[in-house]
Amino acid sequence: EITRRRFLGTAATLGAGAAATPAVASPPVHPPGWTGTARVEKIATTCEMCFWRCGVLASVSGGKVVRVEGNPDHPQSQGRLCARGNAGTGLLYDPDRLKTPLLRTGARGEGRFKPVGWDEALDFLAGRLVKLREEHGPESVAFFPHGNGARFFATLMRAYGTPNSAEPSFAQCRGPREVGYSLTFGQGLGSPEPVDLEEARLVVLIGSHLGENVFTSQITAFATGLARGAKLIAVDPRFSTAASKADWWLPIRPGTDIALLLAWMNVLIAEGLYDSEYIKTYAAGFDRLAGHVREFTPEWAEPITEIPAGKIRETARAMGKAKPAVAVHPGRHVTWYGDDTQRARAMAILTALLGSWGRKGGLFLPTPISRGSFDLPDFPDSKRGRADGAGTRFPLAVEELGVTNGLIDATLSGDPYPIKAWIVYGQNMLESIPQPARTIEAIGKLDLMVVVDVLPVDQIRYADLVLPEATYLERYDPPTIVESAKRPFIAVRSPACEPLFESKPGWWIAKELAKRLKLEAFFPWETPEQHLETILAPTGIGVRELVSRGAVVFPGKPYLEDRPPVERSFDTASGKIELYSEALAKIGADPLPRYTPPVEPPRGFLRLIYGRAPVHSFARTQNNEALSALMPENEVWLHVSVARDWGVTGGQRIVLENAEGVKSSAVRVKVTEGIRTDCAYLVHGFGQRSRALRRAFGRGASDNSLMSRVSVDPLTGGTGMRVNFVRAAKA
Ligand code: MGD
Ligand code: MGD
Repeated sequence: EITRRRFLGTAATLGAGAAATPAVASPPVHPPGWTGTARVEKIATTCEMCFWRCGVLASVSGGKVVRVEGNPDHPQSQGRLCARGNAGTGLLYDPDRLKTPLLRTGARGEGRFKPVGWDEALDFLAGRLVKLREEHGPESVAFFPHGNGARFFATLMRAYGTPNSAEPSFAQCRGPREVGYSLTFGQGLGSPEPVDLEEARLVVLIGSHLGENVFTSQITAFATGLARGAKLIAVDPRFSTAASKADWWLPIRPGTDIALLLAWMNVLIAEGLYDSEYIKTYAAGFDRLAGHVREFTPEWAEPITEIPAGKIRETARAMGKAKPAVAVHPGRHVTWYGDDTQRARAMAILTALLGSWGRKGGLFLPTPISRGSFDLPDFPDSKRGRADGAGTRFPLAVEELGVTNGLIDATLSGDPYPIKAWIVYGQNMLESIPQPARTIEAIGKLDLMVVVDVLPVDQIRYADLVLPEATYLERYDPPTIVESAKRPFIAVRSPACEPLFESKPGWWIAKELAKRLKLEAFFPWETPEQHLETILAPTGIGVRELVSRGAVVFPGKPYLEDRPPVERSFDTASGKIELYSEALAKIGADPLPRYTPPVEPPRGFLRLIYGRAPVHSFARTQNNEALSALMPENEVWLHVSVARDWGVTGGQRIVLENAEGVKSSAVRVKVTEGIRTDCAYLVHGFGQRSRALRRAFGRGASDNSLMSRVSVDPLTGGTGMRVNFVRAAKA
């Protein structure tokens, strides 16, 4: 059988051969699909080294994946992969991988297990789930998923009857942003966020450290925009990579961004620089906004933000001049200070004033793709509501992603009902949810803790049962359907090789459990190809076509002007962009954003801030051979004057201690002018505590371990994490 890719390869080879007679001896010509004497097949699939879902071609020879590279036919990554994507085989062949199901034999936390077969593991789990449902109700089981593969488990958990499911991508990441933009524009942003960086005349980054935060297509669009002459404003207390490319670096006092945003609005309105036509056509509440920001002048903001009023005015004018092609990046990890929904609202309102929503060079609009669905039995009604506080304690928390910390609170308190079991899939709870000591305390209350993972991360020490999933290169997952792209697309994840060891794909584990729980009717397909076929049905694209190409693209309507006037309304109560939010007023929250001062560091302490390094993802890649070679550990960034005061020098290892006395592992100091004097900076994901991760163990310091405090956003439950303070611990 010849796939389209191989056919094109053959045609190209034949064409090249016919066109030219080489003057020098040509290298040996291999038939397409062969390298030397080895037959190499290229399998198109989707990366999972982070959550951006780039297209991958995996070269497979003799059943082994010998290389991964970008799939040029993939609309998002267009043949490019970042360092992490290129290092995918390092995860597949990581000798420390989880290899068999494990049942705990020692005490929780000791990390002593016995390997068991899948039948024993799944019978054990199904038995416990049946018992929990009988004794405490299905809602006593909480699910903590993350990643594309989790969707089969999500179906299983809903079928089992629990409403309690929460991903860190909401309360530890982009939840407040989704809510802030939905309140304003009637829809959130989703992932990838639709920022038209390549067409922008001016890019505004509030945090959003693009360049260290690496999503391949986003970075490409950013670089393209800058190369085409876009100006850049980078607001960051640290001289980030983006700041180094910026026309204006505004080293803001941490936690004061809302003041800056209000002052920018003040200038845009006072000087008539906003897009008045756009606001008249599409927005409601302008007069109230104008009245609200009148007092928030740049001079008011200067002592708060420590940005000179002149710079605030100058940058506001630059925005006014470049509008509507101003890409105010909405941010992604936004759970900073607990006022994050209001900061997102302020960013959304600024975007509206510039007329940039739905406009070229601003934020573009998603285009829906139809997809097939399954004829499933009704999911059980969750009679006792959610335990994570969504909709009650946190009135604007969304149901689908849930509030991780809300479930941890409920596990500790038993309120509103007991949570007795956790099933953790693809989530690294001790590294991605602040206050890890509380998480461990909550685990202590459980009857059952199950972890489905690929690596022996620290949390497995606390598990009763560990299930080794096959990595993304060894399995099918539900297809990736991306509507928030200029040209929306569907992409496939299909296996490049057989699962190694005793690992199994998530779809298989979920389906086998469903059989044991008599929930098979929720999985009305035999193979993942059949599952894919149903989802693809309305698109007219066949499974074989998608599998051979990797991704299929559809036409998009990214800008308002591409749409007829009837399609230009907004899914808010008024049908308009809501500058003033009646929805917030109704629940007693500020209908217009207001600046609230952040908690200040105690004397002698610095604010702990954190971010990404281009070659690592979260806490999931530090054990990867190639990536660990590129960056084996993180460093703590200290300003030169702080280093002098603390009496430390660059390269020296120190232990950090937070205001509650929690200490980090030893971390090297980086002395730099590129950070404010009131902050210390760490790249997230290091300082891992699992000895079973032989490369990652003890390298650098964990930001999460130093997060003893959070400032919880009352609207969404998002955990503001930049409210922790550190100093050098005494030797
Ligand atoms: P931020 O928190 O906005 O995260 O990345 P972003 O969404 O960019 O940005 C961190 C920056 O905020 C740092 O430079 C820090 O100095 C600055 N900062 C700290 N405090 C303040 C403040 O008070 N105000 C302002 N204006 N700036 C401040 C996260 C994103 O990265 C996410 S959510 C994901 S899912 C991806 N993860 C990821 C990864 O793990 N690895 C790599 N290489 N890339 C990634 N990209 C994505
Ligand atoms: P990871 O560390 O990548 O982060 O939160 P997480 O998704 O929890 O953990 C992923 C886990 O899934 C790891 O244990 C990994 O081994 C496992 N895994 C990897 N691939 C697979 C797979 O194919 N199948 C299964 N079953 N498991 C797999 C990310 C979250 O963290 C996000 S999105 C953000 S933006 C926040 N960032 C952040 C931060 O910067 N600092 C701190 N302190 N906390 C943070 N929390 C948030």
